[in-house]
This record gives sequence, structure tokens and C-alpha cells, in this order.
Amino acid sequence: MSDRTLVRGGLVITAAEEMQADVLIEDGKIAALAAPGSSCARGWTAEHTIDATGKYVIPGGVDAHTHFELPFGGTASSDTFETGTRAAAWGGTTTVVDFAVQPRGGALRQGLDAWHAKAEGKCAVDYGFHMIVSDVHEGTLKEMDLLVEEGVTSFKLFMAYPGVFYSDDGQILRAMQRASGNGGLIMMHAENGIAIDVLIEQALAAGRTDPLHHGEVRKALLEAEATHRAIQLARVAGSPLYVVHVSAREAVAELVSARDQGLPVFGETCPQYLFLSTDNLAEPDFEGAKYVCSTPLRPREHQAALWRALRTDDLQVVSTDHCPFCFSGQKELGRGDFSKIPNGLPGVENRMDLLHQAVVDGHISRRRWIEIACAAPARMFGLAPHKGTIAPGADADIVVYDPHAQQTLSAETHHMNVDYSAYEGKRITGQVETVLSRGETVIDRRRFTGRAGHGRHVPRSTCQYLA
Ligand code: DUC
Ligand code: ZN
Ligand code: ZN
Repeated sequence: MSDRTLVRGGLVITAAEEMQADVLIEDGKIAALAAPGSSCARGWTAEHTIDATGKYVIPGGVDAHTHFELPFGGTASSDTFETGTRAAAWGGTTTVVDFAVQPRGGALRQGLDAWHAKAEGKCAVDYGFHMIVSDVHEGTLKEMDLLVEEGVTSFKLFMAYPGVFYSDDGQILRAMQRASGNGGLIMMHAENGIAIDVLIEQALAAGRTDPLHHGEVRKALLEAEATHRAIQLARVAGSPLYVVHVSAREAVAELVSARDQGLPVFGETCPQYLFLSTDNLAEPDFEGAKYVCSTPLRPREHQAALWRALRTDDLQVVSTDHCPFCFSGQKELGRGDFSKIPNGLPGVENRMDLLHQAVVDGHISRRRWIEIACAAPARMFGLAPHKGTIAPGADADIVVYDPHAQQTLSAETHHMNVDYSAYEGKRITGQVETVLSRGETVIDRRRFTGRAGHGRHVPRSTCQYLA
């Protein structure tokens, strides 16, 4: 006996179109869309009906950049796969792509197995993995081919963090050459980490130890320089490139220039760069530590370039880089030395709402909201056509979104396992009401009805932007 649900009376919004439609779900997949009310006439019967009158019916969000349980700076990010994916569901995100980490001196396989073990049986929504390559050598390169075959089709390299994740230009070039042969997508953390380390040392020696100096040493020009270098290396290797967490307008200019030349160069930014700034890093009493992440928050003047690039498709994706550390006991590790503050911000629960607020504020259209938060990350990371859209045959990952609800973001009410909100007190118009993951209701009118273990690992195909 098949299981059917009808989502009735809502405004269906995809990246391609908006239409009043009923959505019929059968056995976890979208079976059909029909004109409002015609479902009864067509004889559709459903065991469950969700009334979406006056609401948006949108695809579940795809957050292509999370770090659950990431060891970093002597501690680990505070959301587990269980708490993090539950918070994702609350925020209308039904697929996350997290980063498995190759241990230095170890194999990619070791890192990937470790991340599978953390996630298996714990997740409330579906998940995939990228692979952080922190030690490029002949063995690693061969392993990249195997990972692509098993659905881990993207590899993050770091031009930052010497001695931790860092790869030099030769290693980067070799990994890019390999990706150009096996269809993998290289994701780049583009900051000149060698130069930044010099500036960190000089700042600390001069007594400039506060969180604000984290932003000052991680200069926009050093993000732009690394972005330029990564683009040139990718050209030489003949590989596509995806630049993660773009924050500096000078880095955006490098991407625009590459794209104007028709190069397969892509980029993401994150809500923190669109809504927060160095003003937050300057908050007194060490509160600025809450906003320490890399790339860093920039002066507010950078935001216009990010919004513009999102509108012109020079940036394709908004992901969160969700990497939460509690203020108490974790961020505090860096009191007296900003370089010891674990890098990262929470946000997996807030992305869909913040981007809806961007629609309300006139930065982007409704369809662009769905494109950058759902459809583009799904295509970029080989999750389409199952994820990121509402169309017959796609997974029934669906959010009923109330565009008129008013909410205030706060650590008091969020579900992420972290003791502060980066957006404390921010008023948002719009709220997730109900969330389906493969047809199963995981949030029912603002009650969590999901379960750990519902979420499955999703093997991904290669980047669909290149086809
Ligand atoms: N940046 C962060 O802010 N956190 C984790 C890793 C990274 O690159
Ligand atoms: Zn990074
Ligand atoms: Zn990251």
C-alpha cells in the first residue's frame, strides 16, 4: 500500500517558477503538481493532507557547508550530527553536506570512515560528505578517484592554516589535475595563510590580542590574492573551482573577472558576511569572539558586492559554514590571544529565514532565494534532480513556509547546541512551519516530529553545473 500526502493550497516556489498548486507526494517522492483544487476532481486520494493556504511551499534547503563534530583548535564544534541535523530541520534545511577530514599522515578513507561513523543512525535529515584533503601525496590522489566513484565528489583544500590543513601551490595543482581527470570539484579556502601567520605573530607581539585583530590580520587583499592564485592554478590544471565562504569584495572581483572570461569558477558566500560585520568583532568584553570565523567578517561596505554577485550569479550559493563553538569554555580559549579562538559561527538553523528576510528587504527575489539556498547547491554538488526542487520524481523534501510570521532569533529559542546566537535579537519576517524529508514529517506546525536515523547518506554525482 503506498503512502500519500497532499500539500494543498500553497504558492509553490522553485528556482524556475512560482505557481498556486497542490503537491501530491507518494512513497517519499513528489508524484505530481496540479492546479489548486483539481486534485479532488482528479480523484487523488491521500492519507494525509497539509493545508498550506496562504503559505509558500518550497523545496527543503540544501546547506552545502556544515561542520558537525569538527575537531578544531584543541576542541570540537559543538553540534553533533544529531543536534545539528535536527536544528537544520527546524530551519527548513533537509540536506546538509558536511566535511570529512583526512588526518594528516593518514588516508582519505580513514577520515571518511570516521565521519560516516559519526553520522550513521544519528541524522534527522539527509546528508552527504565533501572530503577535506589536508595531505596531498600520490596515495591521496589515487584515493580521490575512488571517492568520486562512491559519491564523495568534492574536495576542499586550504591555502590557509599552515601546519594544520594547508596545502602548498604544488599540492593544490596536483589535486586540481586529478580532479580535472575524475570529475571532482575542488573547493578552496582562499586566504594566504603564510602571510596571515606573519601578521598574527606581529599583532600578538605588539599586544593586539583582541578578537577585532582576527579580522585585521586576515586581510581582504590576502583573500583576493589567494582567490586569484587558485583561479590561475585551476586554469593551468583545466579543472573547475568552487571558492568557499567568499567575504571580501576584492575576492568577488576576482571571481567576476574569471567568470567574464567564461571560466568554470564558482563561489559561495554565507549569511554572516551578508548580515554581520567587523562591528560585531569589536563588541566589548571579549564578546567579539562569538564572531571569529575564517574568512573573517568584513567592514559593512563589502556587503553590497556580495549581494550584487548573488543577484548576477557571480556567486551561486549561500551555505552556512556552520561551525559552532560555545562562548563559554570554547571561544574563551582565546582570551588574551585571538589566534586561539576556535574559528566558526553557528547558523544552520538560520539560513533559510535570513535569506527570506533578504527577499523582504529587497536584496533578492523569491525565486533567487530558492536558487541560492536549494537548487544551485543541489546542482553544484550532484544532488539534483532529487534535491533542491519541487518536481515530479524529486524527493519530497518540502517546507511549508509562513511568509508573514514574525520571529526574533535568539539562543533562548534556537535548537543548535551552542550557547549564543550570532543574530541575537534580529527580527525576521517569515518562519518555517512544516518540513517534510522524503515525505516524512520532521517538523509539524513547529513541533519536532523527526527522529535520529531518518536521515540517510546521499551519494552524490559530479558537479552538474559543468554538464
Ligand atoms: N573556517 C571557519 O570559520 N571554521 C572552520 C574552518 C574554516 O575554514
Ligand atoms: Zn574554510
Ligand atoms: Zn568550513
